[in-house]
Amino acid sequence: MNYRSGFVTIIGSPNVGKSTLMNRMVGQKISIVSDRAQTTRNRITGVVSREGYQLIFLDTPGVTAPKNRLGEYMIKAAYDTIGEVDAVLLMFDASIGIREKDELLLKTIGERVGKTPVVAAVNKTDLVSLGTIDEIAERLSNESFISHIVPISAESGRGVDKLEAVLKEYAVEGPQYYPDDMVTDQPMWAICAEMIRETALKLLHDEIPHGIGIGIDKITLRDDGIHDVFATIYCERESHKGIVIGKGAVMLKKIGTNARREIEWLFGTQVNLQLYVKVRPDWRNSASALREFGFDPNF
Ligand SMILES: Nc1nc2c(ncn2[C@@H]2O[C@H](COP(=O)(O)OP(=O)(O)OP(=O)(O)O)[C@@H](O)[C@H]2O)c(=O)[nH]1
Ligand SMILES: [Mg+2]
Repeated sequence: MNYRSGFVTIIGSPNVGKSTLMNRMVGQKISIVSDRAQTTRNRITGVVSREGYQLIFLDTPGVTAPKNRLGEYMIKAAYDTIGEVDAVLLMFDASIGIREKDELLLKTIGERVGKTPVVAAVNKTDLVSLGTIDEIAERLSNESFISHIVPISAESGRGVDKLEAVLKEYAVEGPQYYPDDMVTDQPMWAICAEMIRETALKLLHDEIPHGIGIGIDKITLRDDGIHDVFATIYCERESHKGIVIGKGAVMLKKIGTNARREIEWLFGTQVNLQLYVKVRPDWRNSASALREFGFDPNF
């Protein structure tokens, strides 16, 4: 049989587990995960290579009502993928059920999807009873554009093989777009920025993280193979800057050490990470700041 490739976009409300699923499919952490909504900000590509076929997943930001320019960008980044793929994977959180925002998502997808097949994944089934899963599946079965409903747990892996088997059917004959050993097409600077942001999200336990943007100023490679990465954490307020740096710069050091380990592990090289902190008020509404941080504001 000829080689097959399938592009699949993962779309859903914030926090339903889209990035967790993509990481599990790929077998490596390439998209950052947190227990806070709106963790993913840009579309992230994850490549799954198997004998005879390749599935290319697009992890997208959770769709919800936008609060600023970054939020508008995030929604567009998610919905724009629909026209580029062989299948849409629509994801729901079984532990929460189908909320108003999920209903709105279903309506929007129904209007926009055209002939592209839609597979629904009901995630976090490890947290609920079979009855709850059945109820959600029944609601979803009312939507004629949904071809399959697959209960899964992205965290434990339950049902994920079945989901892959379903999605594989939508792959089409075509070239192998990425080499076997490539799991993402994100450039090194983008991965560095995301790993720093994930570390900050984990270590700072309040509202600040959403106001954080990471700018990579420079990456250089020394003769002995060590990468020097210079990055700036941008905050929206002076008070936030103080918290990110912490007493005696302890917090900033911790963010730096943990992020460096993640980056070193991912790239298999030694890294010297230099972190700076600056204030840039309201950067989430600034076109120039968004461009600097890797978002295309000209949408
Ligand atoms: N119990 C359980 N938790 C899960 C499962 N999948 C994801 N989670 C958790 O749900 C939270 C959100 O996961 P993410 O993968 O970041 O969700 P997301 O949909 O990518 O979120 P955004 O990028 O913000 O839209 C994290 O705390 C995950 O650990 C699952 O199958 N079971
Ligand atoms: Mg995500």
